[in-house]
Amino acid sequence: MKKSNLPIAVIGLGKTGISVAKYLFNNNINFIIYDTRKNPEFFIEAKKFINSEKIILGDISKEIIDYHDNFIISPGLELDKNLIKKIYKDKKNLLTDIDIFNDKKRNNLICITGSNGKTTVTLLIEHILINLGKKAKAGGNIGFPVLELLCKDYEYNIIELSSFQLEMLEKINCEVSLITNITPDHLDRHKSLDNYIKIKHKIFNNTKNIIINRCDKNIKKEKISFKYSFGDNIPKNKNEFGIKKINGTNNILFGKKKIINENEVLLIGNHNLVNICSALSVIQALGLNMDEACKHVKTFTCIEHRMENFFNKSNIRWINDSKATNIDSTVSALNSLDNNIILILGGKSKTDDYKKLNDAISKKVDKVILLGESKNIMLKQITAVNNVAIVDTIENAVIKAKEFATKLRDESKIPVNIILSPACSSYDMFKSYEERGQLFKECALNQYR
Ligand code: UMA
Ligand code: ADP
Repeated sequence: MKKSNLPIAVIGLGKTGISVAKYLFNNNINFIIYDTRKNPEFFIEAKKFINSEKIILGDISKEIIDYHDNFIISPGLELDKNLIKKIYKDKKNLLTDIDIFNDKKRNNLICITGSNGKTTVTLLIEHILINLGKKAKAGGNIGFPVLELLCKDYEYNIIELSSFQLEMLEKINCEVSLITNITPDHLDRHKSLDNYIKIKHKIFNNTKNIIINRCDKNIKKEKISFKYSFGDNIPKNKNEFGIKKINGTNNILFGKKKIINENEVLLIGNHNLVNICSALSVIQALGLNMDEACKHVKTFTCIEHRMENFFNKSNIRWINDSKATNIDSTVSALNSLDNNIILILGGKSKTDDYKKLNDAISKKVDKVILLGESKNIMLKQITAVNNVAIVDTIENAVIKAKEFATKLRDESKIPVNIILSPACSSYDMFKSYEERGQLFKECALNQYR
């Protein structure tokens, strides 16, 4: 942070903004909060410890630059490019909560990013470490801002970083870091896939032990000096984690050694075996006991809103995968289920190309139900099934899905999966993917009351 007598500008009053404000308040540092919204999420909370005249709401103008030397910006807010240019031109300091965290003294830091699987891998590492008897805590993009990790002296801090958080960051000093995978996401903000890939790779600047996904073509392996790798193929070297089919079932291997069979874990799908490989690479890089760690992998259950099988009745299985907010996550969800799928798709678009869904849909899906802002473009592009229904609400999607599923089950005499896996974000109709998933579950359960 730049030395200055001027108050710090905290831009954004969401989870990040309020955590920054609390941190500055607790350290007796003077600050002013800005938020473009009329009624930001934590307005009432913030007023408990700072005067309301220090919370400025509405458009953020270039004039504010003269009143501050340091600007701490929240990840979700895409600031006006002219404002950012002027901040740099005036040699002011633009930083994030992650920069403040990075400058503080703390124990082992493990950083995770990627297009899909970040939260699963982050929470799995936390689960393994806690069960190994370590004081470990996960934070960051999973919803627990990093500055709150500083409140306790954790032995291991595991942080999930989004591309929005990495965009502003120069480097982060950590013990271990990894990128789960890179497929197009958030290109509405990052503009090109190349730029998105570049932003994701920033996680490796200043890491002691880099772990890579050796099967991902978007990870720049040739340019990275890595210690361990993981992937969905058979390991060739002793520092590799991977997957091999033996007698008809998938197994996780570390080098040549078979360490876990797919039937021993509670997570569904091949993509989750790859997630386990990446979490175990971290355990190995930290020099911890692999046999013990494998035992704890087996007790890790699914996370809410991610392939969450929340209800089964009369051969109809309901799955909430509301966190599938891009095409690739929906494809991996479909690939991890048997045939006879009723798929609920749609929400706020982050792309205009949904044709990539057709391949997975044609193999597994019987009927598609579309909702949200993306429904019309999806209707044109999803050509793999004849039977597509359009609905306006989640409630109606659920009613339609049950109707389709009942008919399909009675005709086919085999179990049917109803899955909400939207391939889109939720902001067209909901506050968050959590709210969307929650409502989906309530509506589904109401069908049986
Ligand atoms: N906003 C305004 N004006 C402002 C400030 C924010 O309109 O002045 C809007 C943003 O455009 C956004 C919303 O308010 O739509 C929230 O933005 P924020 O930066 O205040 O968000 P926080 O509440 O601080 O939450 C952020 C992450 N959210 C985003 O990056 C959008 C949370 O990740 C994260 O858990 C939290 O910090 C703690 O680190 C959520 C997320 O959706 C889960 N992340 C995206 C993803 O996973 O794909 C990147
Ligand atoms: P993130 O935090 O990166 O959004 P999550 O662990 O929350 O990732 O999972 C989000 C969605 O992506 C889930 O719906 C899940 O089905 C899918 N997913 C999880 N891991 C992977 C992976 N390794 N590859 C592809 N899709 C995945």
